[in-house]
Amino acid sequence: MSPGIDLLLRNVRIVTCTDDACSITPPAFLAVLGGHIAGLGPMSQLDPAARAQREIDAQGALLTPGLIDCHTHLVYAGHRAREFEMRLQGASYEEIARAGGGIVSTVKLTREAVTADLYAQSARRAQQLMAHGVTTVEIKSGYGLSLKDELKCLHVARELGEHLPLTVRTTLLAAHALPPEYAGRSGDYIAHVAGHIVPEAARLRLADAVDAFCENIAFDLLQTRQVFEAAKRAGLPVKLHAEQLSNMHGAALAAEFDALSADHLEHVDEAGVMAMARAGTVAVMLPGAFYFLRDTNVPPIDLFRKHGVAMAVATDCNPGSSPTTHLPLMMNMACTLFRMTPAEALLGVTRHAARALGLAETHGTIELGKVADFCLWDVDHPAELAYTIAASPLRARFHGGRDHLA
Ligand code: DI6
Ligand code: FE
Repeated sequence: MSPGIDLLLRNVRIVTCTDDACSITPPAFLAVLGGHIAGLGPMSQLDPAARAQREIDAQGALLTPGLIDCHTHLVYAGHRAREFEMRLQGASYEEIARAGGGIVSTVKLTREAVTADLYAQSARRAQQLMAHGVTTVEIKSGYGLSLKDELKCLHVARELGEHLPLTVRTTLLAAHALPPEYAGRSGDYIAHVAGHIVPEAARLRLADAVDAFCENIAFDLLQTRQVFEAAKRAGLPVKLHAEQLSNMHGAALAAEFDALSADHLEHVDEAGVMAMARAGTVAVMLPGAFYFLRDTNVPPIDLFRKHGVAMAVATDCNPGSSPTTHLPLMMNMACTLFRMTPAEALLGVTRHAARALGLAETHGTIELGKVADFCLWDVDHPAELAYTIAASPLRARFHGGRDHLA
């Protein structure tokens, strides 16, 4: 190892996340050059003369890939605590949405917010995610619902990635809810999304993927297909909010378009799961929304296992159904509420989350040549990350080989 090495970690116990058991290596070294993993192996194989610009003795701390939150709506203005109170008094999420509250009330505040304010509110949430070990985040638009305001939200998301030590992947979710000015004209709105918003977001390179909310309170299967066809024409991969509140057969449609992921899936059936397996579509589990909406339909974890569908876990960070920025807490909920194993939960925020973003080649595992995003944790065993309830055992977070102490 030469002095050309930027960073050398000694005495780390590495959970590479390359195997399904999330096993731990014996004490190891890890070297970084140019933001990528340039060497790793047992301490016994480290040249004693090895030197680097920056050297850290981790004293046996556990190292995992940087966490990846592959489903958030974190660019929005305001909050919905009043709606929370209404739900506590018996109103349902659907009732509030149908009465003009819900997503549309956040749209109003987001449209009114000037870019700098929207950026500041969103950056605070991004920093909270980072404080819990997140190095890559997916951010959806979907609280603008007009060409101008969707582009504004995507632009803020891109800016977060430029100013913070955080990798941001953006997803256009213009088909999130019907904006008030299109009341009673959902067909016209979808035509506008497919004909104008998708192509323009693609042309400006503001979106890395396209998503839709396929649900009885949002858009139907045919409308979702129109959005997906527009994405295909624009050369963008798709994702889908599928079968969250009812079985719309969105998962099968997503699979037909080789979607990166289908997300929520509380009501998916076996045919939908099998279609996802054939297409290699990742199932993104969002236990925060399940918990906050007091849902009782657990996604069919056994079917995902049976058919070999990779499961990711994400925060769904949004003001209406999952106001959280704590990804390790979502790992805990994935285990307690969905009966996933702690190893599945960890793969869900690393290797499988990378795949849900189309980043499997570069992110999500500790391997030679991959981007040097990783976390050092003050825990003995990776299962502790899922076992503790909202703890903060992060010692340090490395993004592109640069460390940020927790
Ligand atoms: N499903 C969700 O859980 C969020 N969006 C979606 O399509 C909820 C968004 C909100 O209520 O503001
Ligand atoms: Fe969502």
